[in-house]
Amino acid sequence: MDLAKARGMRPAARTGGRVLADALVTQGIGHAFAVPGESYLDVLDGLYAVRQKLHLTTCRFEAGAVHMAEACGKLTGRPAAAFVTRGPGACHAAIGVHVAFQDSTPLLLFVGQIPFAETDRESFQEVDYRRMFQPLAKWVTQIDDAARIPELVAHAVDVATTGRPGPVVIALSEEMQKHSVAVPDIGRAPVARPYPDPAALERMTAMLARAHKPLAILGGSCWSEQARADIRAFLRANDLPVAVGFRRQALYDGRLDNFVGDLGVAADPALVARAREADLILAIGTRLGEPVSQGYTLFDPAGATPIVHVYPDAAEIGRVYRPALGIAADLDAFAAAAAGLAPVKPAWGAWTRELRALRQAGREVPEYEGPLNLGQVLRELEGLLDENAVLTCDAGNFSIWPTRFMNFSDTQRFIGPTNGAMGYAVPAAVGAKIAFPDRQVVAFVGDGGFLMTGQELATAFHHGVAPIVLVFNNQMYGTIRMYQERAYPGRISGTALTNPDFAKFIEAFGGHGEVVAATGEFAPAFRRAVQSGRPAVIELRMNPEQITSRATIAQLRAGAAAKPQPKTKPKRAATAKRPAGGARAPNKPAPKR
Ligand SMILES: Cc1ncc(C[n+]2csc(CCOP(=O)(O)OP(=O)(O)O)c2C)c(N)n1
Ligand SMILES: [Mg+2]
Repeated sequence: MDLAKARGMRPAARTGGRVLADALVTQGIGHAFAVPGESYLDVLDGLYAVRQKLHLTTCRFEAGAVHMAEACGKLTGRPAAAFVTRGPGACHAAIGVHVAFQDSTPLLLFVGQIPFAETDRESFQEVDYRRMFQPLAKWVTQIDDAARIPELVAHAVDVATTGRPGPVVIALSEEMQKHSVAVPDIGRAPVARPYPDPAALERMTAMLARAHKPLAILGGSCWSEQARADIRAFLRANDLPVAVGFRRQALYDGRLDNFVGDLGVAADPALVARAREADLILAIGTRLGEPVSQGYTLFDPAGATPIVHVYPDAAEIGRVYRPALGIAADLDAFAAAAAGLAPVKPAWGAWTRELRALRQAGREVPEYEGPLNLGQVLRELEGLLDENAVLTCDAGNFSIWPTRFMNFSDTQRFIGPTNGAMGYAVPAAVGAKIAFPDRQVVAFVGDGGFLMTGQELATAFHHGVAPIVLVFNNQMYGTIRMYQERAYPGRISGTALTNPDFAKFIEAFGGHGEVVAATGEFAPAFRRAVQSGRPAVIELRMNPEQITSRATIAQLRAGAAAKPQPKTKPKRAATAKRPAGGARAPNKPAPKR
């Protein structure tokens, strides 16, 4: 095409559907995940033409398709495409757009649209996607003119990947997909990365030099291998204690002696208590949002805790917490610059060791009632996983077990939805395995989340990939039961579940099923699942009474009985005074799980 242009020739005419498929290939998009619809037949035909360059995965549910694409984006830093049909397809897909938005993941969602000529008649399945997705996506557009496909797709990729990455939704008017146009493809623009201001780096170094109890918090998305290595070199050279944000495990090697745990929704209370004493927060790549700030209580909104906030989008810096120093910079560029700084002679070695000791103590496995000790199981799993395994995590209380007891290496990946979307882990595992067929992929999911999207294992069979799914079965929507027992002890309403036989479920697909009811059964079951080479489900039969790794239902009830109910009207979270004793603001549920 470029050659034709150089010679002053007109490019060959192509249908809109084909131009779109070629535009994705030109932008380096390697994977598309779809549930088909008659609204984008011409695009499906275009994808057929480029099938050697762009792998199309046929999914069973639009939410699954978007989660798969989102997981690819998380793991590669480049967007994958999801394709869904208008109206109902788009509605199913919305959850994945919200995941990508809150997780800052690059993603392209294409929606087949009704014929442009029928707009605003409320014709069959008609939806205005600009209005529908406006609060969920970074950008929403509609292509009505096939000649503009290359321009709009190129811009969509730029929007999805630059600054704070995020999802872009692109509706495709039906007629334009059939129109024949002679337009050139548009390649990727080489854009220099925004480098951190050297004066700001000097100030950061000076602030570090004055600190006694600094705490680094790593988070955010799209960390390249190089950036991980660079930031690790900087954090190691300065012996800084390193926490990770919610679901950002494996951004930092958990085995290193300056990793101190996560500041997610189920953070170790001992770490949270000590983090309140930090005299300098170095927040790198993470938003200072609700989970990491422990419900907007961890940092002083008036700025008493100096914060250095490094983030790829200046608009996010100071959004809730005014930093002492904000650095708007590309994370790769910041990490490279930070690795090149002369280390400050750390005066906080004892503080770092103390926080690390808390992490180690939190990982000690207690005795639990019943034959299955999940803490022990997950410590064993740590030793059984491949060095480059990808772990996907659903939403629910079960997720406390792996994040509390397992350390992940920085060659492994741990991904989960920070918006708490149940039904994420299985499709994310399928997507991860399709993008990286040679890597071991293991999903963590509760019995509730598994039956939301577990049927996407059919997609794994169809495309010949074999993830392993660990189903934490406590026969309930355990997280909600936990909140229920705290607020309305003993009044179980809407949270109990009746489950199928999960091993038989996967066997019906042709996969490998295991039931683990005792600690000693786990390791052999996991090895058999790996050896089977087939998609596998391992059901972990939990003691339902052990509602979290730290509390039983009886303990929650006893706590609820002892606790006076707050009578005051909640104050605005960000300006609420931190309650005495380091507790959360009164309008926030306690994070302790
Ligand atoms: C899509 C979606 N629906 C509902 C919720 C609310 N919710 C959060 S956790 C949870 C229960 C999860 O149950 P399960 O998957 O069995 O995990 P458990 O908490 O029992 O470990 C529910 C219903 C949610 N976060 N996402
Ligand atoms: Mg459950």
